[in-house]
Amino acid sequence: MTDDTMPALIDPRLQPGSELLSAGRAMKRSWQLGSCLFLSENGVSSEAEWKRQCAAKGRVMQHAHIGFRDVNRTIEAIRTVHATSAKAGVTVDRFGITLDWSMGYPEGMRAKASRGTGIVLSGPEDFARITNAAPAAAHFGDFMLGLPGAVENTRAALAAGATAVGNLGQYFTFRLPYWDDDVATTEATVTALGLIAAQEETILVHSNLDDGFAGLFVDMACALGMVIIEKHIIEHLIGARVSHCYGHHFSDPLSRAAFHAALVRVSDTPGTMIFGNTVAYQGTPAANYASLASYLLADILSLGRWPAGHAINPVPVTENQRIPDIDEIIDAQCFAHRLASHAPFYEPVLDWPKIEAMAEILVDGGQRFAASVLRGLEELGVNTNDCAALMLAIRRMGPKRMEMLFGPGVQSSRGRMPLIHAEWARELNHKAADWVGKQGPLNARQPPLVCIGTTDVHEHGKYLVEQALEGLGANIIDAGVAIDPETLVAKARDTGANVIAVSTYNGVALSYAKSVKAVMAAQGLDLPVLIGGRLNEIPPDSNSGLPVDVRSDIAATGCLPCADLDEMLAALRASIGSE
Ligand code: B12
Repeated sequence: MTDDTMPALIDPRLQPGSELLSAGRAMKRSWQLGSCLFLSENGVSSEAEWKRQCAAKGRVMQHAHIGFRDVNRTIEAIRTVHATSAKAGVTVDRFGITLDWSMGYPEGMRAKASRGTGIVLSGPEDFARITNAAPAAAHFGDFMLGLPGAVENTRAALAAGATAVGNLGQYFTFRLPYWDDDVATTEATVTALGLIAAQEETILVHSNLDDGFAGLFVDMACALGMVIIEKHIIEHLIGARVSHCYGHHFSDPLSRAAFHAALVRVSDTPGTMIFGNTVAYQGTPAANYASLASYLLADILSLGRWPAGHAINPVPVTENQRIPDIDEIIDAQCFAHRLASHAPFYEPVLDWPKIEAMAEILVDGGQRFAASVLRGLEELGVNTNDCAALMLAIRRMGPKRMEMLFGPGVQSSRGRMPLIHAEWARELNHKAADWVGKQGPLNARQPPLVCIGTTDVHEHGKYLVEQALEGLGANIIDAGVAIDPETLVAKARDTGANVIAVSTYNGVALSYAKSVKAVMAAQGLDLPVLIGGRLNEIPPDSNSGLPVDVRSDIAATGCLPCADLDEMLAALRASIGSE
């Protein structure tokens, strides 16, 4: 296997996994699972125990996500959602909290880090305020494990009584601005996992597959293979339990149910939740209710047939417009509860053998993928029995290369044929092809050379724009995902690009646009900068803590904000002088 562009998969600076795990285990002397309202009022030792009890009774559990930035507002939201839903006969079993990405840094660096749209907790006391807001399980999923601040965050969450801590998926994909020390990230994550594994009670290591490589593989069988690989790392090598979550990118009920059926065949650890199919939310709240019903029905029916401990996640229908408010969260919970009472009547209507046949392909392909990844990495000299070395090698290899080298599909001149094409890729391919088909020729003196990158982990906007630009005849320079403005501008300069394109979703659109302009000015570079995605940001003096639209401010910097591909084409034509 020779590949000149392959990054170094082995790093001599990385401490052995066994030492990192021992260091984590030793922390147990000072950091043990604390109590909280959920554990004490329900008389359980962990959420895993609660999940097993509910699954045995056939009750569909419910997850609510709270996206506010302010701690007091978050606590108030948890209390109100829990109590108001209970009055309506609806049990909200768990609450997910969206930590801010600045929480991913080691504690000492957080105050100076740039902020996103999430919540900042300042220590175990703040975590305990969340876990004691209501007798429901607190789910600290994002920006905990998998980032350099993993140890501090995990200790605080455990002390506050949290028994589901994530997000392993993020370890493989997320990059914090100006942080490139993946060795330190791996060491922090493995140490935190050692502390988790040492607890007497079951602490679920949550992994949102869509946040990790599984959201980027073009073959769904590889996504299932990632479950098997993560189980090998967390359960076999580390001795903790990994709890999988999926769903953002699964819109088609058949593949959604089949993935669930496949998942239960390769894992008996209770899942955290089935995530809402948020990519389907593209319209008004009324239209989004149809998407909510569509994915929840598939989830409720799948959980009825294969009760795997996941909660369902009814995402409020305003989610694609802004961070949902309390009433909207309650409405979604009540909607889901009512749907759960209708769902069993659809059971006989479903074509279960078809679902099981797809699950069979996923399991078979996933097992082959996992086995070839482990075998292939070993052949490349990676010690696959060392959890830290294995994790770092996978992270560095990245999803595209991993799928190309080890995917179970047949190799062709255009890459590997997926066994089951991931929906996000299929949909975006069609969208781009449709759009390109309706455009006239670019008529530029020479094809533009566009250097494109993203500010954060969201890369589907970039994928779509790349396909559309290529369809128009443009050439693409891929500057990468979650890159700093300096890296993007340097790449554009070094490759002689004549357009820069930025895809951004994390609520940093204006600051990023300003930084790109400042770096370009410092280097005497003057290129058009197209910018699209979620063009919003929380103003520094905001008292609502909610992001606002910054399109006109972006335009004032001289960058070109684009709402969609049509606006992109207009901006491109204007800036490169085509008719
Ligand atoms: C899919 C998704 C994810 C996936 C991304 C998978 C991946 N690898 O790409 C995952 C699960 C990983 C994810 C993670 C997170 N997400 Co997210 N995610 C979404 C979601 C559902 C869809 C975004 C998307 O990919 N759309 C597909 C694209 C193709 O559609 P589009 O945006 O309409 O694209 C058009 C235009 O935007 C434009 N365009 C886009 N880019 C560009 C670039 C150029 C140059 C041009 C010209 C045009 C252009 O052209 C397209 C065609 O018209 C949105 C909600 C929603 N429904 O929009 C939230 C959303 C973007 N996510 C959000 C958040 C908060 C997060 C997290 C921080 C959550 C967390 N705490 O973990 C993390 C990010 C962590 C990080 N490090 O940054 C927020 C952003 C909040 C905000 N800014 O106000 C949103 C809006 C959800 C919400 N309402 O809270 N997410």
